[in-house]
Amino acid sequence: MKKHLLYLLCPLFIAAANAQESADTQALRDYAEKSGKKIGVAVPVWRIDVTNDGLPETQAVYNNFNILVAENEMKIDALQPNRGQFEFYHGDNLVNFAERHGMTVRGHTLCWHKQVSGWISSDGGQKNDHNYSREELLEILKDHITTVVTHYKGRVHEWDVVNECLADDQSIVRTNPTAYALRPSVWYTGIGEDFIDSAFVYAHRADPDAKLYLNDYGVEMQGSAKTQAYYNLARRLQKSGIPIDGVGLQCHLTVGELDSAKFDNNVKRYASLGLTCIVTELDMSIPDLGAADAYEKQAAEYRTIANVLIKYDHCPNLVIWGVKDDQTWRRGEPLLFNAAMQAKPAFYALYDVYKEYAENLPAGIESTAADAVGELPPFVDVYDLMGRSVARQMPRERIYDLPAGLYIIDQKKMAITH
Ligand code: 9MR
Repeated sequence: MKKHLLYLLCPLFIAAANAQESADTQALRDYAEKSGKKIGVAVPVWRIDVTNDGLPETQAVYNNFNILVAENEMKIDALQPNRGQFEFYHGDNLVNFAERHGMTVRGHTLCWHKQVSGWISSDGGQKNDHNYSREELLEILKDHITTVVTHYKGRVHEWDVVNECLADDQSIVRTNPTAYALRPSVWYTGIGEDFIDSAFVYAHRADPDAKLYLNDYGVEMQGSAKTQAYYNLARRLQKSGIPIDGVGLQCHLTVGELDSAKFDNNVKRYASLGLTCIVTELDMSIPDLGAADAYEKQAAEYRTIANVLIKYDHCPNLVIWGVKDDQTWRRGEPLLFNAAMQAKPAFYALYDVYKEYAENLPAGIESTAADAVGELPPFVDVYDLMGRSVARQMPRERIYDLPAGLYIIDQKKMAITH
């Protein structure tokens, strides 16, 4: 506790807090690695220069974290501002930075209803107001995903393939407990529901080793309709043979909102689907910054989240959505470092969780970052568009090598294209 106060009160300790504690030479990422986990951060590359390893911000990033995410620079509008013109400069700088410092990279995001280039959708991704046909939009999606994932093959280790595709209103699950509703977007409106299936297949074909994720917000706590809808969608994709590896729970939370039992119950059940479940965008706003224990309460909720994830092999990653409190999309000082780059109690809460776990690993157990082991049946049925069976009992891994054309797979008869 004393060490925490020291870091908070004395700016001279900024550099030390960035890296590690003077009394303890292990950094946050060291303890995470020893625990078999990864701890990540999203970096706003337009504000933090990742070509400069000497900044307090970049030092804090590579000293403490072992996963890196571009907060904005790998979204469609950044990567393909004009049709066929790809801009990899900022994304490449971020990947180079990560490689210099032994970090893995999460790519965010290949398909979203926001930050979509104007040539695809004039309002940033919601309307199909250039009136593209289904085939044209599939071609645009395929070309974007294939080009980007191929460019970063072997260097970006996992992708948020489809981001925030669920509608906020999921009252449909009250009458149909296995249903889900999708939000309107250029992709959904123009292509149909199987834009999701196709996006995963395109990404998998471009880099079969990359881990592929759905990602969404408001899906963290068991009991909410949207949480159930997210599970339903993930289950449908997985059972349809779509190459999905896991789900991301964004966790944009406010202090007081977290229910540890509901969070735990929700996280836990993805294991039975053979999916990983990771936290992808954690930030924890403080509603009343004037309260005496504001930062301690915030720290307690960070701690709770880490304590849940650390228990489960199918929960390998925890990613924080930003580096410092004055460079975030949210109010309420939601991050681990303050504007002066001093580590906050929330930082030490995470530090303590990983340290304690790493130091108490059962003897003889080697820690490894976990990969989910899917319980998939080995064969699937394949149909053509007319519903005719074109292959009975095809090995599941061959689905993605099918010749160009439109196929329907599995009992659910969802389309995967091209
Ligand atoms: O943090 C991002 C912010 O800088 C952008 O202005 C914003 C634009 O939509 O996107 C923010 O990141 C979002 C992420 O990509 C998806 N989940 C919600 C995040 C916060 O809005």
